[in-house]
Amino acid sequence: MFDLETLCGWINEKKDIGGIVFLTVVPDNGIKPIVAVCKKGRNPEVWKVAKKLKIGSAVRIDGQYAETQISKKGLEFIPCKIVVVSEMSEEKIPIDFSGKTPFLLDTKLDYRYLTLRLPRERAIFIIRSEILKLAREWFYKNGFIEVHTPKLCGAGAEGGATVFELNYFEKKAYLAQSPQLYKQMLMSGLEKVFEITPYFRAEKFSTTRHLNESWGIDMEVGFIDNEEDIMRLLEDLIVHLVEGLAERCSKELKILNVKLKAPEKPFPRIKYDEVLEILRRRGVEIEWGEDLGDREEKILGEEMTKSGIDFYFITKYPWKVKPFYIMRENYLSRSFDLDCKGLELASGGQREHRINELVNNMLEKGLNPKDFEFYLEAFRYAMPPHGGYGLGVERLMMKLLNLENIREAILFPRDRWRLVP
Ligand code: AMO
Repeated sequence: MFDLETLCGWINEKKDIGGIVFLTVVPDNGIKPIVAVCKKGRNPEVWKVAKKLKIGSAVRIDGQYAETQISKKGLEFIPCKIVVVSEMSEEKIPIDFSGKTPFLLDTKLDYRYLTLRLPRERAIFIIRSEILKLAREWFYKNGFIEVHTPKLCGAGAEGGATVFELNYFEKKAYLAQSPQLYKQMLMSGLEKVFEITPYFRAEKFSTTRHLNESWGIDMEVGFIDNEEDIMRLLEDLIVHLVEGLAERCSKELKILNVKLKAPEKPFPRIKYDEVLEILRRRGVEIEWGEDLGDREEKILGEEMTKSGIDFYFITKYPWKVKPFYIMRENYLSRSFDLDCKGLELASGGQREHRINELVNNMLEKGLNPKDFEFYLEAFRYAMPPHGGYGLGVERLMMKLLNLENIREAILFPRDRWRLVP
């Protein structure tokens, strides 16, 4: 007796050369194609089914892997039974399952479920799943607990103008722009928390690096000395993610033509003033106190790449460009951004935990402390010094996997023009 394997998947390619039909299937949740070799001489029943099969149909195949593997397309498989579980009924299929004909990004996003039948697209989402698994592992190993904060909020999350407003019975509500206020409030009761969460932002951008619904890996830690404590934790997580992916996702990375090498710790810390100096040397002047935009980030990224550095922190930002909750040090702030090859992946810092200072910060940013009473209340009961960060999942994937458009990193992107599928 010999053991039979059962594979489930869709027919991506079919080559009929008379007495032999070759079927290419990417089975289960894997990425390695198998080539089912259906020979008339060996099994006329299987051959007959294979001959009639339509590309795209869902099948269950029983059989065995061939003892000698010749095909370069995938693992050769000798079927003894093929069951058509669901037949492809559409005559016109919007994508080429062989992967030979490229498709537009819009086609990919409209038919995401179909493109997931292709190894390359599948690899991206297997890696996404592994990133979140690795992140959870890192947080648990380091004594964090996972929390979930509300996504329906009564106040515009960080006081910014980029929130989605909706009707909540007789009141207005807002979709959470980030877990910021809630993760900070938790610092009055817990020491280390993390959340993997969607962010909703009503920005009208139409760029390759913005989404209106994106996912963040957020954390907050109490009893810290300064923002350096947070940067150390973030760089440690990044190294863990890169090392973990290189180890666990080698097949997926190979398909995407990506070689990952863990960055060295500590990542360089570049002060905002130094960034202005680097920009000046490249002929770009920005006024002290202005935020760094896309162009500035890209130029800095190019300079860092020249020195062989992918990940770097930008520190000592002017307080003026940072939100009210960030701790102020005269005209500077205890904040940082983590950039990679010219793109901001995360931002964070030490927060203002002293209520009087916090209220002053709000007033200075033109916010009304009354709107944030529920948040300020948590600062009245011995709130410890604390800090944290928010790391963008899709942006991290863009940089790790060399994806040109952020929409490639999320299954069903939400942007200015896309609300379905
Ligand atoms: P920030 O607004 O910088 O900080 O967001 C944190 C990170 O989230 C990602 N991100 C986005 N990705 C895609 N599309 C968007 N529209 C988008 N907006 C943000 C970025 C960014 O670096 N509360 C703070 C974090 C903190 O201090 O803990 C915050 O939200 O990668």
